[in-house]
Amino acid sequence: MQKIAFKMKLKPGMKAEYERRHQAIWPELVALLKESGISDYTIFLDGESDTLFAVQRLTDSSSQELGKTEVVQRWWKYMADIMETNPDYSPVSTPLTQVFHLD
Ligand code: RM4
Repeated sequence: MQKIAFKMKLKPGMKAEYERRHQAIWPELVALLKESGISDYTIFLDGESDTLFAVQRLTDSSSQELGKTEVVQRWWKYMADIMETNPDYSPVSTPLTQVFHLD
C-alpha cells in the first residue's frame, strides 16, 4: 500500500462550496475510489493560496488516474466551476514529493 500526495487549486472564495459538495460526495464515486484501492483519502486547504493538498493510500491507480471512468469525468465537470482545471475538466494536479514520514 503506497501513500501519495498531490496539490490542486481552488478558485478564490470557494472553500464553503467545495466542502459542501464533498460532504455530499456521490456514493458511486466513493464506491469507485474504494473499489480502485484508494483509502485514507484526505484533502486539506491552504486558505492563503487556495491550494488543495490531497493525501491518499492506494494499491493501484490514484484518484487522478481514474479519468477514463464516466463517474470521474462527470464529477470533474461538476467541480470545474470552482477549481482550476485542464481543458478536459480534470483538476490541475501536481504530484508532491514525500520528504518526511513518521510511523
Ligand atoms: C476533488 C477532485 C479529485 C477527486 C476528489 C473526490 O475535488 O475532483 O480528483 O478524487 O474531489
